[in-house]
Amino acid sequence: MDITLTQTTNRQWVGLVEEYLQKSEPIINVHRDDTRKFDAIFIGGGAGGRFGSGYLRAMGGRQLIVDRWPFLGGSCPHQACVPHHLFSEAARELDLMRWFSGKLWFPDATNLRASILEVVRLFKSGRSSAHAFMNWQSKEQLDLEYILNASATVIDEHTVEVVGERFQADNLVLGVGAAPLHPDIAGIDLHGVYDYSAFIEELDFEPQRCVVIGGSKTGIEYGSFFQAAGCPTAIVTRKPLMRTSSLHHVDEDLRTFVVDGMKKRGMQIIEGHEPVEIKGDSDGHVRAVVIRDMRTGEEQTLACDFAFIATGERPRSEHFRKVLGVAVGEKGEILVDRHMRTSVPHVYAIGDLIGPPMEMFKARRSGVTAARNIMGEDCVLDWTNYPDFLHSTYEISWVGLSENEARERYDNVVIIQMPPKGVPWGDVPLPCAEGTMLYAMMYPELSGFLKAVIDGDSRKVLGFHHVGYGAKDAFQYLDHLLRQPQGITIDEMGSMNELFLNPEHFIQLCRLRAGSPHLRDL
Ligand code: FAD
Ligand code: COM
Repeated sequence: MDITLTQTTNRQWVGLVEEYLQKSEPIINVHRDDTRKFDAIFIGGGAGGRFGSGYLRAMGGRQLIVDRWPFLGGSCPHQACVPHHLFSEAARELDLMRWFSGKLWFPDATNLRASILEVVRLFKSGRSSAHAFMNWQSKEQLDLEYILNASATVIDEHTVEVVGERFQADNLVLGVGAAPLHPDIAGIDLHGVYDYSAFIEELDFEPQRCVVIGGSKTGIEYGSFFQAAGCPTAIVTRKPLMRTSSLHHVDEDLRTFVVDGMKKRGMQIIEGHEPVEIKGDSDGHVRAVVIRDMRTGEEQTLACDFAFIATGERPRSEHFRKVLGVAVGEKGEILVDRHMRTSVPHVYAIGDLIGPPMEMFKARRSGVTAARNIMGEDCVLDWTNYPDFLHSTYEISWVGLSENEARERYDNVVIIQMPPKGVPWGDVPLPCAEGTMLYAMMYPELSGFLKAVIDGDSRKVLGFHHVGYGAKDAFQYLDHLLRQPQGITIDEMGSMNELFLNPEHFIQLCRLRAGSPHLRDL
């Protein structure tokens, strides 16, 4: 279908995306009457390809996106961030219902069982509206050219083939993302074993007992949802939870609050163990996961009917390595410099394809960085420091140094913390704000945690850490303030205007200490 000259509404796009998800015909939006050569062809129209394309077009360049799915936006709206946030919101709601079961206006939740299958189906029935918006915005508002529902085959560094037609460009931008990585163990193909992608596309029964294999963010997030839904869940992880290599700057007190919180909610957390085998019954359905203690070698069997694989992802670099000869790292990531240039001239790579952190900010910003360089700017991206977050039943956000990291680098570290150090969590219903007010009144130990790490000599803040709800947004701006060349001091924090009860209490707590020439913990 060629839609280049057709104005398609969001509503029409919903129907089209759903129709084209079932068939292989391409959706073509290419300005055939434009005689200019493409400045870049973006292979993959996920967050990286779409934002790179948008920026390049805004700068006056000509681009083409090719994506094998019938929509733009990639894995985020289809299988990743958007369902993740739906599941985490469900987990938070369900958690509240369990704690307040039979109290106030809450119904008795003793036997509460939420259907995981129903929430997955809810997501699948709603996700096309996000897809539709991506297609509509990209065409009608951003003036992007694209071919969807068609795989791109690279011929050389200037040529791409799509459904038998060859397109030429000055540059290629590779942004095909990453695929879930599976442990090489027996039973991985049994019915009842799902990764984040198959979980959305293929779940066809109601899980009763779950083993999450892998302690990744997805493992913590989805595992917390399964447990909150009433499906008893164990997480098996080689490294301590939240101490995997993909997470940096995790503060130990914050980690303790989160992991203890997961245990309090009944989750089984088995660290220092690796999976050995997934066992099935005679119908080929999962019945147990066998795991091994990495220290003693001792094995144990965890009964379950649902195994969720959360052992990370691998960049989809193989085709480009073979055809273009781009240099690739040990974990399959395409190696790029800070301009997003690969080892092959005129070929850029972006997003999850270039390895961790596999996060939206990096996908989008690396796409934009490639675009700006292609359009003649000298533009670099450094993602060594960035704000981070994940969900348990809480929203957990952090940026900058953890307390331990700060103590290794600075002599005079000052901590502002809530609940304060040495005070049992249950003794103080703080911090509390959006989403934790009810907990503060009835279960003070559940109302959250916060910490600011400060260099007492320069008075600069080194890190912020928060568990609660509603503060994630602030961390984007706190990250910016921390990364300014001059940083931000406790005094400047104290002179901000808080919107009390602010989800994180950093401003007023900093103000309480800012008057003192010699900073002390709070
Ligand atoms: P993708 O979005 O994966 O896009 C790649 C595109 O390439 C796809 O559209 C695919 O169809 C296309 N493609 C592949 N092969 C071809 C081919 N041969 N020809 C044409 N097209 C092709 N990050 C956050 O910041 N916040 C979150 O809350 C968050 N939640 C997540 C939850 C989960 C469960 C997961 C797995 C990830 C999550 N992420 C989150 C990470 C985030 O989703 C990724 O970092 C981001 O989507 C990567 O964007 P990308 O453009 O690199 O790749
Ligand atoms: C968001 C997808 S779900 S994109 O980053 O706007 O393309």
